[in-house]
Amino acid sequence: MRLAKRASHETPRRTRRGRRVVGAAFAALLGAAVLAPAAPAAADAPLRDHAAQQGFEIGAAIAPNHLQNDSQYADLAATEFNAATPENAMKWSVTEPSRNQFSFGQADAFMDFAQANNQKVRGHTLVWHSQLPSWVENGNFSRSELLSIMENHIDQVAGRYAGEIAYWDVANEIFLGDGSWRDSVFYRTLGPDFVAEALRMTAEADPNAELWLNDYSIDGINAKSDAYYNLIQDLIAQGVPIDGIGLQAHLINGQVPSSMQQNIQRFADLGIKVAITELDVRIQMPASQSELEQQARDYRAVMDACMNVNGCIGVTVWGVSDQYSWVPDTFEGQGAPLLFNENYQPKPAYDAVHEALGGTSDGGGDDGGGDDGGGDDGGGTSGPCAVSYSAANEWNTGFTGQITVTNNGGSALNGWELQFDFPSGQQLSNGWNAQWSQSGSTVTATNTSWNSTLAAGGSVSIGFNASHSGSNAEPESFTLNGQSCSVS
Ligand code: 9MR
Repeated sequence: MRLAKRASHETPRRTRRGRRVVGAAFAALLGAAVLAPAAPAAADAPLRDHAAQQGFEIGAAIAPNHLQNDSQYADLAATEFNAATPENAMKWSVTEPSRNQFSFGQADAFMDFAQANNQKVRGHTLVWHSQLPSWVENGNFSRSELLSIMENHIDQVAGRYAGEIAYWDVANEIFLGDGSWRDSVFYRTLGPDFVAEALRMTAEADPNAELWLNDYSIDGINAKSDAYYNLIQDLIAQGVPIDGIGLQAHLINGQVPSSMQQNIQRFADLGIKVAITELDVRIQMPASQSELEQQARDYRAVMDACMNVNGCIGVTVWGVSDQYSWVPDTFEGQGAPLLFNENYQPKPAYDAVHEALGGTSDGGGDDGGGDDGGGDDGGGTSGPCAVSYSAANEWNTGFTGQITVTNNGGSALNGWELQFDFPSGQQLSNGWNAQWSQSGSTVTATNTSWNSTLAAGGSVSIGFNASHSGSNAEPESFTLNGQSCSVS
């Protein structure tokens, strides 16, 4: 929803510079990428086909240098995704490294690829404290000078691709974790108004682009996402154009915030769009099979949280294959955060996304290392969890149940839910060490606030009292967070 547009502007906007459509040398590569068959064999059709059927966008951050050097990368980028974000190619340090000296080689290469492959483009990003050339970052500008620098930059970059970009991440990462404003040359010189100014300037430079804000650690409800919620309400009230909020979702394995869907919903309820813009789920290396399965559940949870809300338009993963990800360079010892492994094979996370989009998978998502078997257990247990169940203190019409749940996965669970069915009409009366409920024959035990973390390899003991009417058969199967557990 476009709420308002700047009616007029002090300086007339420069006419957009003409762009070549596709350069001859690059066309051959583009053709190869367009014509290549979908690489993964695990699924019935590429992600983008299923997404298109749902009117949903499944995107990837794309780097033009890899497109040129790595045909497997280019094939996957083309065949699997119907949306694309330039990972670095449109950032300030790349597009305007020196004042008023613009350089669009990488950005044009990215746009050519996206257009040749019919991908919706998210421009990333116009005003950001990071990847700023030092002439901006360390400049000592007056208010009017910095406004004109910003305006020129936005005019040149957003203006160049006007009509070709669906969404612009206009301002990126403007708040700190506690919801306060992040220090930057923009904030220091212009105060909080720099955001409204940037939104208005982008609306002027490309009236067709949607105008978005974007940040990390605002996936769930917290002080930082509250700050965005308040800011967006203020912008709307002031008639500043704002169309969407991007939740980056750079996640740690097993730690999808439980309030993600609720958070997405509250932004959608403001009348703006929401997207997951930079999804990746990092794992402590080497990644075990059970960690890759946890990662698949995390990807599925994020897909579901977005797809369950009307205003959530798409999910973009922050890279194509584990071969090239920012994660290992930034978080020592961590990696494997994406849908395809470093050999370009689909991982369990790929299958999870594919299924979330309505596709069927053969369960063949590779584990990425070929060393299944080594990871979890070895003692006759299998699967991500183990349960031991016993009925104690049985009397004519009642008993006490004791259950120990062990997390066999390779990473901690932050929040857990155990479910099982009573097979012979037993009825729960009360329980401890969990929040207990029963619906029909199905019993659910959810963590309490004080035992919500179940460490990798850790156990939790919970118990209940229940009634029965003569027969007290034991439950046959248990699930933990939707995954089947082995029973002892
Ligand atoms: O993935 C990008 C990496 O190649 C760059 O070196 C890095 C520089 O800051 O930016 C990475 O992308 C970031 C994105 O632009 C904004 N959100 C966080 C992303 C990961 O750092």
